[in-house]
Amino acid sequence: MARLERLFRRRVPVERVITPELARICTELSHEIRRQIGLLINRRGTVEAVIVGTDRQLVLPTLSRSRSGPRLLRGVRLVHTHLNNQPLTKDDLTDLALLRLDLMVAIGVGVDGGPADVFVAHLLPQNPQGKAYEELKPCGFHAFQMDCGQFVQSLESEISKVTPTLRVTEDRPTAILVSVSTGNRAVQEERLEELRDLACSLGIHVLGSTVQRPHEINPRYMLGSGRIREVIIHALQCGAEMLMFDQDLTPTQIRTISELTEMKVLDRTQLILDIFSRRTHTRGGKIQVELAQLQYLLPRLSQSSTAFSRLGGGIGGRGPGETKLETDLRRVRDRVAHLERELHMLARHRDQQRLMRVRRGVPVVSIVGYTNAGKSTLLNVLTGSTVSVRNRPFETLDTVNRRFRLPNGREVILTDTVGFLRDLPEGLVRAFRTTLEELHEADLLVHVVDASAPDSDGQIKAVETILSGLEVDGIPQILVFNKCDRVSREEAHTLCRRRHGIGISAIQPETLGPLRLALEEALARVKPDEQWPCSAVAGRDTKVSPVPEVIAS
Ligand SMILES: Nc1nc2c(ncn2[C@@H]2O[C@H](COP(=O)(O)OP(=O)(O)OP(=O)(O)O)[C@@H](O)[C@H]2O)c(=O)[nH]1
Ligand SMILES: [Mg+2]
Repeated sequence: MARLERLFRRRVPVERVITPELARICTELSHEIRRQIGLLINRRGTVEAVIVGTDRQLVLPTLSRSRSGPRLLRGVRLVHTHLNNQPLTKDDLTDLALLRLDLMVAIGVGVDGGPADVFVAHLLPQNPQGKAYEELKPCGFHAFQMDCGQFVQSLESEISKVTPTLRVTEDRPTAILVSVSTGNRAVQEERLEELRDLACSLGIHVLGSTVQRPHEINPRYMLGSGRIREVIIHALQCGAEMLMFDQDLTPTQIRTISELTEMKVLDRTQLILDIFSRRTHTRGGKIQVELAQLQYLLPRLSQSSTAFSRLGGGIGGRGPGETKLETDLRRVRDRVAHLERELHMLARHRDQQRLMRVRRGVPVVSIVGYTNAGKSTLLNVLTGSTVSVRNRPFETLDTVNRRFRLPNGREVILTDTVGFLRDLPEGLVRAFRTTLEELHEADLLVHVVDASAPDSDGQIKAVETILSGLEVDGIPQILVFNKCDRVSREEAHTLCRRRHGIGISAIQPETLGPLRLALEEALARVKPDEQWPCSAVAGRDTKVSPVPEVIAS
């Protein structure tokens, strides 16, 4: 043991991988105790740690994260002994890649206990073959020559040259998207595109994605333990800081995958929660998002307080953050109760506003639909408002009410609300119930669909599922196919005929005539008013083409 202790803090000249003296001490000790011995040596040449393993492997200590994160090299190399002059193993090479070591070096122990051969591997810069590392040709220890300092420096500069993120993205966080599914491949790829939009809308630089189709979902890692390591190594090589899963991860999966890598591990729910927390501006919205975050956190907190230790800040780390288990489980529950009370008060206030509206008999029309379908654009064009409109998911999170008059003079309140998404996290739907419950007071729903979406049927289904979950599927509906300017006239016709919808383009106000008429007619039916009885519209020619001519041009 004393001999081992003497190795700690010893210095190796920066140009050497290891000195013959240190190598000999290690191999002789290994030979004696029949165990591997490893030295972690930093760039200054100081031995930072001495590790004693079994006859076949070493367990590395947690390495410091002081260096540049996952993008460059770690700043330490591992030099260790291999009994019986064995070459590097698959585990050695995986460790090299996962830990981004400067070098992985094995010194074979000769029959006499002296150093026999040297086996060296190093990481490779990103390359078209997707190769993560390279093994140098083994050679006898005494013939081995390498200027270690210079080699590592030029390797690192090459890596930074070809890893585009190091040059391009500066402060933008980088991610690799991972989809793991045993279901339908087309759906999987579409969802992945959706995930990409979600990530981009948060300013994340998506470096790539991988579609994994295992035979079955692995309860520990989602994927098999070898496959997940390959995915991580690929992500590290691309310079990613985050692994973003399209599927929701169980608390165990988040923990076990996080144990393999320092990259942040996020799932779809966390990403959506993050978007919501950034985009909501009203008190009600903020309370609801915080509730959803806490509800997401609770089961994970109870499982392990360390699972979240890597989510301290930035994307995926907003909101509740890391807490100490015992005290903070209680604190989280207290906070949930407090927020629920506050939400309840807000809801009562809203009830009063609602009552006033009902007394005045103004009908309420709610615009619902998949996110990014053009709901706010439609509200703006119908009511002359300037609600924020952007080509990104979840732009609108806070309900907006606007008054406007139909062509027959009838006053209507139009409401725009949060868009839907397939598999919207249940906690979020629950938390947003208060906002979504406003839909209960609608006399009519206008379901806006993006006619140009590749899977408009799937989006309609997702919206219908959420509406029925909210028990508002009984409210009369008008189905509106928006963005008809982006599809051919034939496609628009087919869609509208098949679904009995109305085709419009919210950015071409002249296409909205049929929708206005349909609103008048439907309201006259569902909420007759003495001033605007059904008969008032019955005589009109409402048999307009569902897709107005102007769209075809
Ligand atoms: N080409 C075309 N683009 C449209 C049309 N309507 C809306 N858009 C665009 O679609 C994008 C999304 O529009 P929004 O009105 O923000 O969609 P939304 O349904 O309110 O979205 P969320 O609030 O995020 O759920 C914006 O870039 C709009 O300019 C249309 O009829 N044609
Ligand atoms: Mg909107």
